[in-house]
Amino acid sequence: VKSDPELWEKLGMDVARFSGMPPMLTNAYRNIFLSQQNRPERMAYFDDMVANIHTGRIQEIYDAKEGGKPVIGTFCVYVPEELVVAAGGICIGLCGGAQGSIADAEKILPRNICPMVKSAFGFKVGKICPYFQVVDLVYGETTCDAKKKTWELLDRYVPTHVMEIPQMKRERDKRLWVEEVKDFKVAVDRITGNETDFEAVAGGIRTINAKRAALQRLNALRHHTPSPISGRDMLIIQQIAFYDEPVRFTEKVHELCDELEKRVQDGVAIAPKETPRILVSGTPMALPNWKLHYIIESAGAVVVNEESCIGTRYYKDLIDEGAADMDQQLERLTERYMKIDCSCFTPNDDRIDQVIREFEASGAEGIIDYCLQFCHTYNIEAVKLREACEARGIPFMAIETDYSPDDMGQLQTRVEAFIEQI
Ligand code: BJ8
Repeated sequence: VKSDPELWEKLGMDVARFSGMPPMLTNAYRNIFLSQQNRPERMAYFDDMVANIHTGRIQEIYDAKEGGKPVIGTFCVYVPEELVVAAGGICIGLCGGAQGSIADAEKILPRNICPMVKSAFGFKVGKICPYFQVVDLVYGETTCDAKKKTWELLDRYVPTHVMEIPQMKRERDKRLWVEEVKDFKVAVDRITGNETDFEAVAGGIRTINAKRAALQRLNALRHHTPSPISGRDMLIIQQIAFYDEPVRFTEKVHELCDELEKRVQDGVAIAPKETPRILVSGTPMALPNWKLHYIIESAGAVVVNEESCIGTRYYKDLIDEGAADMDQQLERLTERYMKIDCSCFTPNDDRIDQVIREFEASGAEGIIDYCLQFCHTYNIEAVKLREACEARGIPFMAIETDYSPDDMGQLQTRVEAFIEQI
């Protein structure tokens, strides 16, 4: 990972401390990603994105911001990035997947809450994430309790707006949601001083639809047996989707897809045909959380699908592009967002059906449900998912963990035993 202390200084970071962090990322990346045999060549672009994570991409965003473009940080796939792109801005899914920032957060927040929330909050209070430093504002949401209450505190460090996401999907909830989307648009437009019009919003929708469609193509290709790409590589691409420039990213994903198509034709795979295939469902794995994929693939299996917000929930649905006016446009946008089946909703049985559909489409042979510690909604929903799997004879295992390496040995043993049984 490259370094740029001058840029970090400008962003008000704790440069001394931050300078010690990139090598950790480099070493982990080398062990987990670069050590794989027979990776697709087109992964080079994504490796490069990681190498430039704290320099090149930050510089691009910094320059855009200096040029008056809005830069918005988000923590949830319910916040519509289309409207940021429409305003000529940059939307970044902020990181919250590292153990290194948890201690900073625990000086303020209670310990017994989700590690993703703590990690993200710790990045900001410790001034050790350039993405957090570069944003104009953060747009949070009222999905889970840990997040919505943390936003009140986060607002002391960076302007934090909150989008109310209802917890049911009835007609009256949709009406509220559309109003929240309109407020978000106003907040973004306020930064530029211009109101984005119908054409601009249509452009934003097209750009992000194209990005999601590219990810759909990629995910369908990796479902091939044997898989042409590892689960780890798929995970990093899906994580990069949240901070790369969308048009360039889309292009690079298609280039990789072209290569994977060729690999499938030529019978080139990342692992032999008989390699056990695992679908991972559950809570998102924010950058740089690679723990479970690493354990599963080191145990001799391959991850063939992520039913997650850093996965299919992010791209399975597109927005209908045929709206006639702005009101209809924002309504159709909202309808697409309402299809995301986060466990924060009740009831949420669509998600159970979706996991089963993805299990069938991906040629998986078992499901590992991943739950971050203290995430009550996903943890409780795992009960229904287990029942659905039992009814169909699908091997199922639920894991609850955090970012610490302490339970690695125990998880390895459990995952190995699970893989042996499928
Ligand atoms: S749409 S999954 S990105 S809320 S932070 S709920 S893990 S306790 S992330 Fe999420 Fe939006 Fe839903 Fe997706 Fe649990 Fe942790 Fe809360 Fe979390």
